[in-house]
Amino acid sequence: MEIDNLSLDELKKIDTTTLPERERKLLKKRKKFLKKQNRREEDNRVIINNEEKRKKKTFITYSIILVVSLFAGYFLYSTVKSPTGNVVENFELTGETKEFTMTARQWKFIPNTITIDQGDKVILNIKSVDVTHGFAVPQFGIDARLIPGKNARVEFVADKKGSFPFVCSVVCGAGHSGMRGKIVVE
Ligand SMILES: [Cu+2]
Repeated sequence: MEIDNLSLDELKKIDTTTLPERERKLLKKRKKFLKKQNRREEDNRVIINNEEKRKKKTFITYSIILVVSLFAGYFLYSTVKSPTGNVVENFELTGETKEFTMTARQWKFIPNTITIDQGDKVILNIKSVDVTHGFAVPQFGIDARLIPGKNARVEFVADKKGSFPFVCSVVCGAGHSGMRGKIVVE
């Protein structure tokens, strides 16, 4: 009997009781071999299946990352490049003008804190009572020279919120570097 051409199912149908001992052993061996082969094929199918699933997952992950990156990039781009090109922050004018009188002397500004609201128009009348000083607020692009006895008028719009330091910008003596204050925009 040619058992090598038979499938496992066909081999199982053979009545082994009538077979001689030698053929029965061969048949058993063949069945064992085929079972093993089937198991191996099954394992390979699972591996291939898992590999495909992994590839699919990777593809989806990369797609999501790409889409998110594009959105994030566009968002950043639109924030940086606002319509007019140089608007620092969105703000609305309050319609209020707040005016302050300030004195500069060695080595302080009085008052040394100015508190206003975002969107206010601000006017500072600053007068030095001794030597020449300066009044600089880098974050608002302000640098005024304070000539003794003369009123220096500084105007700006508080377009951004935060605490912005101001300093004396003219070397005025030993305590010059400590001559500072801040503008608080709420
Ligand atoms: Cu100074």
